[in-house]
Amino acid sequence: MSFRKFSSDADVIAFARQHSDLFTADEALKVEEIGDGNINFVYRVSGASASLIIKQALPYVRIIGEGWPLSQDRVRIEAEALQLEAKYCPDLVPRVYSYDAEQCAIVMEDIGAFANLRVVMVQRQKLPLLAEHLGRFLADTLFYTSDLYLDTYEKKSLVKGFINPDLCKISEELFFWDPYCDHERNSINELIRADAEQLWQDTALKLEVARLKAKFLNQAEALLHGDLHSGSVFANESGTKIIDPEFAYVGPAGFDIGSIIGNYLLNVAGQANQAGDHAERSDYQQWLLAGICTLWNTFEQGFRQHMQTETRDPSLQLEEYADWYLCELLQDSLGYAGTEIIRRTIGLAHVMDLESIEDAERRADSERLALKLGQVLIKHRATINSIDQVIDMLRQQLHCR
Ligand code: SR1
Ligand code: MG
Repeated sequence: MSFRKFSSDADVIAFARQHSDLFTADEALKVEEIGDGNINFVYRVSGASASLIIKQALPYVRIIGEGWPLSQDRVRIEAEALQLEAKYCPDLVPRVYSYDAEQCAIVMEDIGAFANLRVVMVQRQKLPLLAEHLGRFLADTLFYTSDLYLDTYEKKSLVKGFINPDLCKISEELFFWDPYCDHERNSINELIRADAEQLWQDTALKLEVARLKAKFLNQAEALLHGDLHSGSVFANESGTKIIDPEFAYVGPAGFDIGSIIGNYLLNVAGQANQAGDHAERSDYQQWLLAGICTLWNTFEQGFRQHMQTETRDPSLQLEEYADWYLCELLQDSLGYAGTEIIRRTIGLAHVMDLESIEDAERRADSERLALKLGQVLIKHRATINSIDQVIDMLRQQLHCR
């Protein structure tokens, strides 16, 4: 049978039964469409004894429609990326039960016990293990898919298997071009239009963004998740699941680290004007900054440990090389964090951390703060060589308002 969008609950249920052995033959099943993302359709199929998730990719972007075609190879890429990530951190990703190339669908573990991180952060919940889990995910996935660990043939074959031009093109445009010009896809709060216009004139900023883009285009360093924002993370008090790696490709490691740090900071900016008690919001901002510090420190420790004990190429085993590499990676990560913050503030795809601030003036204040943080990270990243310096710089930006 050739590709067909699931057109009824019965369709989805039949597919779930065919592609898993979780349900008994006489078990009544129900379907909910739970996808709130920009691109795909996601269904939960549940019975009395079990449940699972089916994700189907159509040949176009869901929020735009057929006017924005998109390769369905992204589902293969997502399934293979999840399977590879599971090799190194099985507790941090949903299990893939089955992948059907013809129906462009993945059947996977239901992670309904976990909440979407963006909602968690908007509600100011503090999850004790989150930052460590994210740091470990990044250390393991980025090290074990890089030339530090893989041999030449394994690495080249990884690059080849994850050639993902359609999805890369989205990021190339949405991160590194649209927000830096008056692009028709941008969505800008009228109250900060003048701030956006000023940013479009900032040649020093645009030069740094061009340098970050060039690395995104050329630096085949490690297999990236490729879209590691808060919406791609589900978490609770005891666990974390990282989903949705359809943008995976072999690119600069700092892009993943920076994307998630950028999302912590988008929430920091949002908390300046979210509803609720001022002291509680400031306290949550400090919790987020401490989280960035823990995330980076966990990442750095894990990655350095891997470099010391598992780097295969003798020419990359020098301790001085590890120091240099990790410093450069921190700076790259800060730059990419800045581009994530700016594109989520004045680009196409916005985030609830800012959008849920109802009062337009207050939202504008948070958006200005976000733009400021983004610009400082991009422009000053080369002067930074420790995470403590980053946190000091961010605290200064919050205090001098
Ligand atoms: C048209 S896609 C917009 C955004 O949604 C995805 O989750 C990626 O972040 C992409 O940039
Ligand atoms: Mg997504």
